[in-house]
Amino acid sequence: MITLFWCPQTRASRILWLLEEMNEPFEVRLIDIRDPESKSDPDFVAASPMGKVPALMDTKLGGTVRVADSAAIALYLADRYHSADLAPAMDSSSRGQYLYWMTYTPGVIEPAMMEKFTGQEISRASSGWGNFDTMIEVLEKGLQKGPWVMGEKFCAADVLLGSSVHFMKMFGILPESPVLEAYLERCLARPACAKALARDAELTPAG
Ligand SMILES: N[C@@H](CCC(=O)N[C@@H](CS)C(=O)NCC(=O)O)C(=O)O
Repeated sequence: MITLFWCPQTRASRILWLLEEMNEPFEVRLIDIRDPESKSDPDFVAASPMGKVPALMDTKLGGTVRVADSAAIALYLADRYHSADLAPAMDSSSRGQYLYWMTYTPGVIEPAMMEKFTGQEISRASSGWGNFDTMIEVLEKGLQKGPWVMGEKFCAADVLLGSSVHFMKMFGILPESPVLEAYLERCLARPACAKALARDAELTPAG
């Protein structure tokens, strides 16, 4: 069984979306990130070294696979369950571009978002993520042709990028960008994304 350690309204929602895009059964285990007792779930502790969601445990294919961090989980799932067709084949020439976009969220978008939130500007040349404006420009350029980041074919990177654009929109830091707005609309219109967001809302504990 594939078990997703999840908490509503967090980065774990993007893995819910990815799992909905795949044709594999999975279960969701609620980890309330504000509750130390909930976070002490031994399976969660074993899967998530930093005690963060999302994390994943997979006992489906023999042995137990434990993986944390949304990009690492997405890379794992898309490669391991290749029949879902969410990643280019290992020997495909588009693999390099795919890997670049798969790590763009944790490596570039999220640090740049933090820079924006805190108002701290670090030298563009020495920060691994450039800066917020460059991050947006590069993303827009990557999505200019579309409809997806790898062209005609939707892939796991679109889940990471689409959810990041969604977060930027929700946090009010998405600059005016017809390209990114249209991309977000396409992502939100996907049945799997809508299903994940609905499930996220439905499983959000009251209060
Ligand atoms: N780089 C990680 C970040 C995960 C992360 O920071 N998750 C937050 C929720 S969005 C969390 O679990 N916070 C609880 C804590 O750090 O105790 C990823 O993309 O999965």
